[in-house]
Amino acid sequence: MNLEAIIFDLDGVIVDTAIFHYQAWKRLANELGFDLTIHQNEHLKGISRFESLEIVLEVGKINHLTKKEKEELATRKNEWYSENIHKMTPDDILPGVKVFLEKLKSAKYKIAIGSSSKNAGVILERIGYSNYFDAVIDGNKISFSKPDPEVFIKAAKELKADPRNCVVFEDAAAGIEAAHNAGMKAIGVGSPEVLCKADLIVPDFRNINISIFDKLI
Ligand code: B16
Ligand code: MG
Repeated sequence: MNLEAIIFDLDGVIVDTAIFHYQAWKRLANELGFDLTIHQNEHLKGISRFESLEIVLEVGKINHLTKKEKEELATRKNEWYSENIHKMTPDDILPGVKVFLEKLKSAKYKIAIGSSSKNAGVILERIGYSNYFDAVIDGNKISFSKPDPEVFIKAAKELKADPRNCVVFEDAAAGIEAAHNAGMKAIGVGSPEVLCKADLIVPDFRNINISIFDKLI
């Protein structure tokens, strides 16, 4: 691999918005009369809002809602989630991320965001990264969410990079699969149990150097 570009998932990799998603889905589940565990929440990571809702409803064995009712629930969840992300500041960037991104930029690698979220623009603005990445592909620009490779293929295309020379950082099993489906290497950020299919796993971005990519070849 002749490394050209690095693509970062957003929720759970650059910032810890994964917890806000969980809190909002759990609140919705509780209002509907059931609970959503952390383990069940793992399946919601990296997939679209509507696909997530379908899984949540399945957990609660709720299967008689109309499309309109489902849309209302998804909107309600997003309003709670929005309240939290609008309070974010650059201090919410996860430890080690800023330094690592600066190292990549200094080494002239191209960097992109590849996220399933339709809220990615707001989050990037709140944390001061609106114009920082060479490309941002988010939930508004894709038709199929992870594990479909669309988001990463589009990011590589915008960066004018060969997918085989791209590395993805992901916190979700669906995202690792999406990177592999795109022909890219995937580094999991988080728990080895969830990310067992990743080419490499790191707990977070503290103490990470560019030399990490040597381990992928
Ligand atoms: P939204 P990522 C994903 O973002 C989240 O992991 C996933 O939990 C969420 O359902 C999805 O975005 C859609 O988010 O409701 O904001 O459009 O991890 O791909 O950056
Ligand atoms: Mg994520």
